[in-house]
Amino acid sequence: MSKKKSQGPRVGIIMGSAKTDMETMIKSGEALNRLGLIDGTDYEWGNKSVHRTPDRAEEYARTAKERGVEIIIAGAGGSAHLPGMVASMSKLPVLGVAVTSNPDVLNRALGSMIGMPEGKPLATFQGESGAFNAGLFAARILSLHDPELADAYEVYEASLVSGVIGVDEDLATKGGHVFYDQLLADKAAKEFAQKTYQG
Ligand code: RP5
Repeated sequence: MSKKKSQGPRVGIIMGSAKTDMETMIKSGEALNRLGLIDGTDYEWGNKSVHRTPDRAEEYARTAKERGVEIIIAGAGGSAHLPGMVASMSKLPVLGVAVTSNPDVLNRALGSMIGMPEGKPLATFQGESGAFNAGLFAARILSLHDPELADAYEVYEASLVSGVIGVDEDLATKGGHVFYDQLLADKAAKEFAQKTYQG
């Protein structure tokens, strides 16, 4: 959608271990998709283990800006050094996402991100909703100099309002029990579709 897409990806979404973190980090991509940004064109992905491939993680942090990336979203769980390391090395704004697998892991990951030392800012988000919000936050920053994206964001915000009003009207017209039954049926259909997709 963006006029600037010919410049290459403007958002980089990276993570310490895609095999572990992707279930959370895909939400950042979903948020960007929602605003009309295109996977692989407007934003890119990377698997950068700061523990196992520190040189590759460092190279990404140091070179992303010169390739045209404007914002990095970095997700990690457990011993979550990647977001802080990238925030320390890159000249770009970095949004860290603490990946949730269990409460202990989350707390460790979150602490490592919100506890960054003075002078090294790292915006911090948590879990799947946090990953989605990190995508929105990245779009917010880009929309400062991208009117088309700013418009798309307005449309998204309007959809949040109409969504809440729609549910409110459903509750009033159908009643709570019918609404709840429909909610459960929708959830079951979604889970079935996911299982079918995963084989
Ligand atoms: C972190 O360690 C990664 O971000 C991941 O969340 C966690 C576990 O990684 P793997 O066991 O998948 O290598 O660095």
